[in-house]
Amino acid sequence: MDIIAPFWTFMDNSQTGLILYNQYTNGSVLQQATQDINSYFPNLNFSAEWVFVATWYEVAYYPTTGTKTTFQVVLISGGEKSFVLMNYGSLAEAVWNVQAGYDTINSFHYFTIPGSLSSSASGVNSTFSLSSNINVTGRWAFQIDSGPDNFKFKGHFYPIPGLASYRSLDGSSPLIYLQRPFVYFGKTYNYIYVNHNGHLTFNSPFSSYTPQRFPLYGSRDIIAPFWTDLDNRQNGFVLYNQYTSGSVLQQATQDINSYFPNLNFSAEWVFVATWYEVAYFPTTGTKTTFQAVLISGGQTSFVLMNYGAIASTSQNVQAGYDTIDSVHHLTIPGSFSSSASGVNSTFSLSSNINVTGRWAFQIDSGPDGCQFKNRSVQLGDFFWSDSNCTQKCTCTTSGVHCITKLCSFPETCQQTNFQFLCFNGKSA
Ligand SMILES: [Ca+2]
Repeated sequence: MDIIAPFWTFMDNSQTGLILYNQYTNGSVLQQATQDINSYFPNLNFSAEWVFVATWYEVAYYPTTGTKTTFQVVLISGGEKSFVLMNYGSLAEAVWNVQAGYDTINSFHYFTIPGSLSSSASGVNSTFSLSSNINVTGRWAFQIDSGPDNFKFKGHFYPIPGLASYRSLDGSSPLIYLQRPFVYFGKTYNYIYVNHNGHLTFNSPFSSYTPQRFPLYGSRDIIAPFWTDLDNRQNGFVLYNQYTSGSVLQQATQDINSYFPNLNFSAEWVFVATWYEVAYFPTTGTKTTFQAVLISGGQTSFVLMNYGAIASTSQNVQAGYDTIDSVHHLTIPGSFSSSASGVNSTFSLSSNINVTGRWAFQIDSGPDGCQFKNRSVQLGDFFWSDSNCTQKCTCTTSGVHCITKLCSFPETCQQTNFQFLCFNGKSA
């Protein structure tokens, strides 16, 4: 619901008070509105064309007949711009909670005036009456034609608007049916889940907020642009959309042919999931934005991971993808390090395809790997085959090759999900 609520509470004008409204298209009210808006929002060169005023004048609370509360909402429009002023007069001590501000469908944009749902909402010390966001005591002013950035972002982001997932600490989108099948390392998937903690999964939603190092040698296909503990309950949006025609497909075709030449690729389907200004848990208010773009051309498929502003966190982050048994996996450099987040995030500042903040991977199939003790190993992967880390083995195009090599000081030999690895300091 779109709602503008200067003072949402249980009121009753059946005995006392008046609820009045009027609109204006010329005269001194428009001049006043033009002057006010240009004063509060400079550099807009605003000219008011229409003003609507609604006043709750000395209205009583239910059931305390005789109390008197006065406030006003003023809608102001000019050109493509619109504003709301909320003016507060004398606010009797309320017996019910009061919410002041505005909300929109799916809460894409909303604002709560400080003091709402607290004892300082009403009475002689009401923060609504005594404070302001524009230095006019008792008045609050908001531009309400479009939201911050209108979901526009840096050039390397694909369109952000889409369906918004619910607000929840560790939730997931509902099951999303894909309008085209998506091939992920040889498996064909027809649906997907956008998980709030920064990953996509196919078979079932996945709520894990504790990132684990890839390769997991686990039982899950997962695409994780930014696996960490995120929280969209207070701020931020988890949005998703899919496309089978139009400019987004043209963009995807052009991008993929530029990053992976000689494929003569043509995009048939694009799926965009965006974590837009989402907070970390528990640091509500932090804002982190990133995006995963799945692109299919039938049997070929790709993922783009786009990174915007990444708030600083001391939490671990895993970025990349993994497959069942980790036959194929990838970790973006910086994962599980302090350079994953913050203004110097390597995700945002680097690239594997020379587009700052973007990472692109072909994910329909990978090169054949190796077999070691009946398990698959990705080409290029290495491990130690013994618990003392004396034999270092590497999967090459001609199979697994092992040489005698010890861990370097001060590394220690540790068991992993697959064989052993030398770790510097603490392991996963
Ligand atoms: Ca979370």
